[in-house]
Amino acid sequence: MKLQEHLAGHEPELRDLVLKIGESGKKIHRGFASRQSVSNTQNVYGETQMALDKWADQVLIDDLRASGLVRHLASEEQPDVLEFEGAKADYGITQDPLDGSSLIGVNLAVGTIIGIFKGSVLVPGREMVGAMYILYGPLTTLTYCLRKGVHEFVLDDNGDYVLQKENIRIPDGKIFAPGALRKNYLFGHMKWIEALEAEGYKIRFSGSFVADVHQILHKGGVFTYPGYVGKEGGKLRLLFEGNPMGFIVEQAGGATSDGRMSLLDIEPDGVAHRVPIYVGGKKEIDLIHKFNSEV
Ligand code: AFP
Repeated sequence: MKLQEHLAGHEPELRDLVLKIGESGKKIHRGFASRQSVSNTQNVYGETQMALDKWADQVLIDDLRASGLVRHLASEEQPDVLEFEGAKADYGITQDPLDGSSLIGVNLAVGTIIGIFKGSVLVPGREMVGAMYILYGPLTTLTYCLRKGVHEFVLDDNGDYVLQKENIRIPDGKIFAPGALRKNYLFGHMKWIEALEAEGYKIRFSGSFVADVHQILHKGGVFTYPGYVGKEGGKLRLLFEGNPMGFIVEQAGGATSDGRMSLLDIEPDGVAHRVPIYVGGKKEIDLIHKFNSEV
């Protein structure tokens, strides 16, 4: 079944929005071979941007503006929320155009992460109407959730997204993807990591959040980029990384946390809001809450 058929039961504007983003994903997929150079400009977080980031960002901005479906757009690569005057619908989008972009040079999987809101994007993630990501790996896959299950499609040779897995549920698993340096772990987090290790959890951390969470969604376990000594507020972004991927994992039967509460209940203080991130199985998230409540 093709993506457009699968979306048939949804409100037409929402369906068109997902399809538009899927089309932008195809352009980005095709752009990798020709656009590998590195530029020396920095994004609003002071990180060096690759040309591909900026290009992918512009592809999405142009396509979403042209769609007439989006009024507010926040991008990881832009300092402010963009507003598109004259849009016929009122959707708000958050986008991380190429998460894991430092891995492009070594040909590892990277992805586009999208959050979909009705209206403002500066509200808790719980208010999202949907989220999706496109993963550019050996295959290009599109995973979407509009509050009716989590579904995965693969881009085929004809340029169609074809259903690969419907109603994905996160299984039990023993993988953990721990970001940050161990020497800087906070006390509760260290106890939690030691507990996972004692249970035989295996490390799988690639440096691409979207790829690492995708693996957890399929194999179980937990991803974390915690707060740590010197950066207690965490490194990853609530709007662009934590919320959309967290929404998908929660809808697939998993859980999210900043170490104490669901990511989806956090009130963002702006587009650049960073947060400690735990995303994965309920069991693992309950366990970090237990260790943190003892601190
Ligand atoms: P880039 O998009 O700049 O490559 O950052 C990727 C990321 O935000 C996230 O995808 C990774 O999990 C995390 O950073 C990796 O960070 P470290 O390099 O500190 O491990």
